[in-house]
Amino acid sequence: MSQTNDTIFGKIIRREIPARIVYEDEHVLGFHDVDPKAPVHVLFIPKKYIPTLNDATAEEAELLGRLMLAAAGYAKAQGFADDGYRVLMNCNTHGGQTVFHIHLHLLAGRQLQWPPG
Ligand code: DGP
Repeated sequence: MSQTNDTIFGKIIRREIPARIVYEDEHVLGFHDVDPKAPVHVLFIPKKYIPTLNDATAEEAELLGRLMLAAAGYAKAQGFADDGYRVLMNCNTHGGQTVFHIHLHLLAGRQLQWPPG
């Protein structure tokens, strides 16, 4: 993806708008969701612009794994990994995606319902 990332998350990556950042490395940024659906709701995003999971290629396989490992590492560091948590990624309309820069939701802090609806 070479086009400019004009999404709200692109602006967060570039520090054009504020976010409550909890994790950062060379490839990944983690920050609190502005509209939390659970006591813990953090989003992990790649710094590389990928609009939807449909746009990811094999070249990005490691990067996608990094999102998962960043979420698990955060859960362990925050002490709720043993109680448990959920990670999920929405894709396009039926998945409920509203921001078109892929993001892994990390939800925790209460018993989560399944199926999510
Ligand atoms: P999704 O529906 O999967 O595309 O999730 C997008 C999430 O992004 C949603 O839970 C709300 C969150 N969100 C939207 N705008 C902002 C923002 O400006 N800052 C932060 N921190 N989160 C945002």
